[in-house]
Amino acid sequence: MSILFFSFSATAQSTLESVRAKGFVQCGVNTGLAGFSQPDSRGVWKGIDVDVCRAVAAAVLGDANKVRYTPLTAQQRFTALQSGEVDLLSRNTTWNITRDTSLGLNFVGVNYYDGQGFMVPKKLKVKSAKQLNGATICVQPGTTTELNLSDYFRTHRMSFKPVVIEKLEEVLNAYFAGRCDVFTTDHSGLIALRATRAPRPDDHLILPEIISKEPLGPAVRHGDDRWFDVVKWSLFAMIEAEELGLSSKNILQQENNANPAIQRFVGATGDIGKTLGLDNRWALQIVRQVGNYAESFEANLKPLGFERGLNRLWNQGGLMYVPPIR
Ligand SMILES: N[C@@H](CCC(=O)N[C@@H](CS)C(=O)NCC(=O)O)C(=O)O
Repeated sequence: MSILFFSFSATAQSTLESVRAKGFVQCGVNTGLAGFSQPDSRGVWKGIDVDVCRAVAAAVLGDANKVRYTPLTAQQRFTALQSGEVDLLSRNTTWNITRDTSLGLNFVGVNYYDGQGFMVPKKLKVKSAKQLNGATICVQPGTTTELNLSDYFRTHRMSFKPVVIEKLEEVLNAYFAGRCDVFTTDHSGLIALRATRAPRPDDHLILPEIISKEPLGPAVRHGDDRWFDVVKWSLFAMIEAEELGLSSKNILQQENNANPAIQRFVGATGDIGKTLGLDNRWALQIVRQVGNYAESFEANLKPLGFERGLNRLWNQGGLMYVPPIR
C-alpha cells in the first residue's frame, strides 16, 4: 500500500507543472474593487492584486498576460482555492490564523497592510466610531469585517443592527440608499469605493478609528511547497526591486551593475531562478512586465487618493520588508 501511495503522490501534478502545461495562471480575484482588481473599460483587469497574478505568470511563463481571472465574492473565495478552481487567490484577503490553519491556506506574504474602518454619510454628523451606538451597519458576510464589527461593539459596550449582504453591488446600494447608517470594511475598500462608487463621494466621511489589523495578501493551498515558494518570491521580487531601485524603466540595463545583489536579481549571475524551478530571468521578467511594488502602487492606488503609509518600505518608515533574495 505504502508503495502505491508513494508512487501516486510522486506522479500527482504540482500546481507549477499544471500551470506550465495549461499555459496560464488561473487567478482568483475580487468581483471588482478599484485599485485591487477590477476590469477597465476595455475589460483588462487592473490593480495591485492583479499585478501579483501577472507577476506569477511573468515568472513562470515569461508572459504577464497569461492569466485568467475568476471573480470571487468574499464567501466564494476559499472554496474556489481549496477545490483547485483557481491556482492562487489574490483578492484583498486578510491573513489570520483560522484561514492559515483550518481553511488549509498558505499566505505567501502581505501586499497591503490595512485595517478596518467605518464610513458614514456626513449628514449624520457623526465624527467618531464611539458615537455609533444603536446604528444600522452594512457589512459583507464571509469577511473578517463581520467578526471585528461585533468584537468592537462588544468591547465598547455598544449595540448595532447588522445588515448582511453578500454582493458588493447590493451592499453598496443599500448603504448609498440610506438603508444602513454605516458601511464598514477595510480602510482601503472605503477609500476605493467612496472614490469610485459613491453617487457623491463628498457626502461621505471615513471615521478616524481603525479597529483591526488587516494584513492583505495572496494565498495558495496547503501541500504544494514548490508553488508556495514561487508565488511568495514573485511578490517579494516586486518589493525587493523597489528597494534595489529597479523598475520597469531600468531593469534591462542592469547586467553589469556594480551591485552583486542586482546582478543576481536579474539573473546575470547565480542560479536563483533555477532553485525555484524557474528561468534565471524570472525576477527580471516580473519587473520588466509588471513593475516594482511602488510602480504598481502608483498606477493603481495613488489615483484613488491612497497614501503609502504603512505600505512604505521598512527603510522609509513602513512595514514592507522582504527576506533577502540570495
Ligand atoms: N479583508 C477582509 C475583507 C475582504 C472583502 O471581501 N472586502 C469586501 C469589501 S471591500 C470586498 O472586497 N467586496 C468585493 C466583493 O465581494 O467582490 C477579508 O479578507 O475578509
